[in-house]
Amino acid sequence: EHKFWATQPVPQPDEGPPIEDGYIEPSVPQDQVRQEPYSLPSSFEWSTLDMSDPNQAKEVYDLLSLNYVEDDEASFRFQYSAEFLQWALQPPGYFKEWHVGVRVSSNKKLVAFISGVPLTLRVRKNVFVACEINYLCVHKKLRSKRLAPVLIKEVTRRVHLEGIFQAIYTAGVVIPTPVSTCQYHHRALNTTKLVDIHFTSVPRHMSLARLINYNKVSDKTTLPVREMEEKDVKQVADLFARFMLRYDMVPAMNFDDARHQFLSGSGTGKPGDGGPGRRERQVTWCYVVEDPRTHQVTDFFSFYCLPSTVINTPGPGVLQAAYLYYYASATAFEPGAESDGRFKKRLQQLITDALVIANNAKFDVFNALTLMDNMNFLTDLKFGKGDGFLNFYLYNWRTTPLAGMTATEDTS
Ligand code: YNC
Ligand code: MG
Repeated sequence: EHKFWATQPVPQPDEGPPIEDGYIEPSVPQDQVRQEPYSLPSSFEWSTLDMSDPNQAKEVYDLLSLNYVEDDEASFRFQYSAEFLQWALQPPGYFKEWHVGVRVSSNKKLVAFISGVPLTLRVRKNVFVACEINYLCVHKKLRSKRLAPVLIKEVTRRVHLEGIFQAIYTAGVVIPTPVSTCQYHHRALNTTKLVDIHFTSVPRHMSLARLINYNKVSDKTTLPVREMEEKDVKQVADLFARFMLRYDMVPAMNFDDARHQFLSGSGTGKPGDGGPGRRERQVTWCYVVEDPRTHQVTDFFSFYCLPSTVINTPGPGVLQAAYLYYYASATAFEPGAESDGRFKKRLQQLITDALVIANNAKFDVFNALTLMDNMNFLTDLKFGKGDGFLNFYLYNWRTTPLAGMTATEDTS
């Protein structure tokens, strides 16, 4: 029933859980990788996008803003900014050739796209270089013509040419075979707007006024948080690496990776770059807690800005959404902090402060998935379950299902 996915090195529906983690098909030397691009239907041509060129980044933005992922009711569509795409697609060591477009030969209009970026991944005990695939998009007028498999095969070929044979990707759709499935949760900030654009509805037993009051957040942070700066990168990278040992599938980041992920998307990188328009300009928002005595960074959290277009509802045309990204707390390393609730309490304080900052910056909603340690705060901090799910996939790597990317249960 999956004509394409049945041909790919991914775990197939009929097979049971693997006995051992490992690749599905072996890597091959560069000269055994197909050298010619896959053929496209006539009147289309391949085009590598240069994301450092604002005009080409804008072309990808234009394609995605009209044709990328929508919710099931087609009420909202992701609207990644051109700046976001430039940041996401140009991490340290990126390959320009992995930013693959399809154009109409006659007028050069961009009608399809797929991208990859390199990352170092740890899946349980194995650490390997892989490719993260994202932003697969085919113009609405060209759907269901089996163009997606051609895009996937072509990016795979280009990844193989760099000697990389594993990949990670996420999708709302279920295909062979998820390693983990997470659910979106939403914390309402601008309740009135969310009701107006039909993102939220007022529960039967409540008035709008009561719902607004229920969702109120303080305008002051509870912990001494400040924006991350250049001088924090080393400590944030170290804290992140140590904290992520809690989980079974994580990116490994060196200093440059951490700098890119947590600092480079923050516009000027200068703290206090506030004022109007900041939310529109800034891709990632990263905050640290520094111990005033030791000057150690003890905690950090980050979120990114990803608006959605409001489809078919008159009024404000854009939903301003913040998405929780990575966080870490040294509280997790203190003996007994898990069992006596200290870790949970600290995490709740950190995310409460993330909500305060996002609210002050005029985000409408704050989103998070059921991964990492998020189950420790989602309910208490008034996140509601969303309709959306996100499936995680590995290409050419077998492993037993992962527990929603949650902390591994200690069975010792
Ligand atoms: C999807 N999202 O099952 P079968 S997520 C993977 N991811 O194949 P056609 C998908 N495969 O079932 P359309 C997929 N969606 O027959 C569909 N498929 O085996 C499979 N939407 O192709 C599908 N972006 O061209 C089927 O379908 C085959 O015209 C059908 O195009 C699909 O970025 C799509 O949701 C998604 O733009 C492009 O619907 C189109 O419908 C669209 O006839 C809106 O395709 C935007 C959207 C997807 C976001 C994402 C991750 C993509 C991962 C791709 C897989 C990467 C594998 C690893 C490669 C590197 C390996 C190395 C080393
Ligand atoms: Mg198609």
